[in-house]
Amino acid sequence: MSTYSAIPNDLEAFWMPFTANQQFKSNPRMLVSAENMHYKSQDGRDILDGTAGLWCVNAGHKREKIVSAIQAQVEELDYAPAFQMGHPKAFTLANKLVEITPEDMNHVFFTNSGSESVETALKIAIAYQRMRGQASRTRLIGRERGYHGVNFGGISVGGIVNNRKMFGALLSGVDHLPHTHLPDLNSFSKGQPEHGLELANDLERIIKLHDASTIAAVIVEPVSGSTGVLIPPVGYLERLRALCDHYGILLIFDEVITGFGRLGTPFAADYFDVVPDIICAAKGLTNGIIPMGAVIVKDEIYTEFMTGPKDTIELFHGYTYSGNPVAAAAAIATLEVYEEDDLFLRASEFAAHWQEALHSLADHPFVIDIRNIGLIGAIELEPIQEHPTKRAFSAFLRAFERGCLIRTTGDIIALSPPLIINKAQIDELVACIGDVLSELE
Ligand code: PXG
Repeated sequence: MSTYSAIPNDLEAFWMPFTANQQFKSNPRMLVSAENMHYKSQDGRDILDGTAGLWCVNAGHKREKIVSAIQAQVEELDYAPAFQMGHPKAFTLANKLVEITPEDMNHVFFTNSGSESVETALKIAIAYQRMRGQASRTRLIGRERGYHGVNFGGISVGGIVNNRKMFGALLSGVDHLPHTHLPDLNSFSKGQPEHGLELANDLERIIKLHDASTIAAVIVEPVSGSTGVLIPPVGYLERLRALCDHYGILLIFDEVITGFGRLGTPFAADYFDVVPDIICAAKGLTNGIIPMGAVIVKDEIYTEFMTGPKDTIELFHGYTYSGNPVAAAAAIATLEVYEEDDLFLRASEFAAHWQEALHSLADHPFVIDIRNIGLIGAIELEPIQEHPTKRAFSAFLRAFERGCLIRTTGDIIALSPPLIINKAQIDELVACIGDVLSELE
């Protein structure tokens, strides 16, 4: 008797993440296969992927080269210990990755997720300050509405109340910048909003409160994704960089969603021409196929750790699966696909069409804002009084019925299709959303 069925008859055992389990299990939505721009639903329908899975399948689904690389790797070397031992693919991958990272960012620590990349980056930042004789610099500054994964460091620097309120006191010594969402001034902005640069100056207020000598790092998403696509105002990231430089504070960019071509450049650091000290990456690194994350650091950070005795472990940190061979093989093949198909250019080539298509929805019912950058878009809906999130969630369900996968967060529809999307598919996605919006109550 087969132990596998695509139609599980009991959905209770699996406690699903970030899901209304009871609601889902009373009306499940199952995806059973995928290829290129489409999923196949359990009832045999093609579903256009408007979200690249969860912001990760940048090269589209079931890419032959990546699938083969994984198959070949499991045949050759399935697992190798990650500590005090090496295997070639992890080194090959690190070398390949630093070819596309900003200049002077040539060292990579491997993790297994975005959340782990964030924890790793925060730990490296504090340890680095200590290594360079600044041991009092332990504070971490995040931002309201920031999402940095779900582990304790990440939710502490993050700024999402639902992700924080259930979990106790969190990390101490954390402060937050204000978020940059200014709907009264910036709604319906195309690309970077004009207003809000001055919000970066709040870092100076925070520095005055705590003193620079207590602050290790500032962490921000260059473009916030999961809290509904918050795009940095013109000049904002530059100002953060200047303040961090001035006060000896490390700047960490959480590029878990913006990395690997989402904005039409390898990283958002390239797009905005603002180079952080540390980049957190994950998702698109393996095209979402195998869990893997990476923390990329500036040369001076790595070098600071490499000055001690030669037989001493420099950083007491790492995971059983750091640089896992199968994940490394998947990531190498993924980077090759990005290169061969010029996928890092794709978002900039399509950005204008994407922008016009999205903003064509401006007059639809309940739309209170539309914003976009690269191949990211958001359509913000007016919430139903006393039932926030319901209207957008209803849009999500209706879109799925109509054959499109979209994401909603709060009352915001967030879009981030695979970078292989073509113009006709952009139009199809937007038409689907337009139809859904017209039906909403
Ligand atoms: N940082 C950022 C900026 C992220 O967007 C993480 C860290 C955590 O990554 P892991 O791999 O630990 O999940 C993320 C993840 C959504 C959505 O719908 C976004 C994420 C995850 C799930 C859903 O916007 N981002």
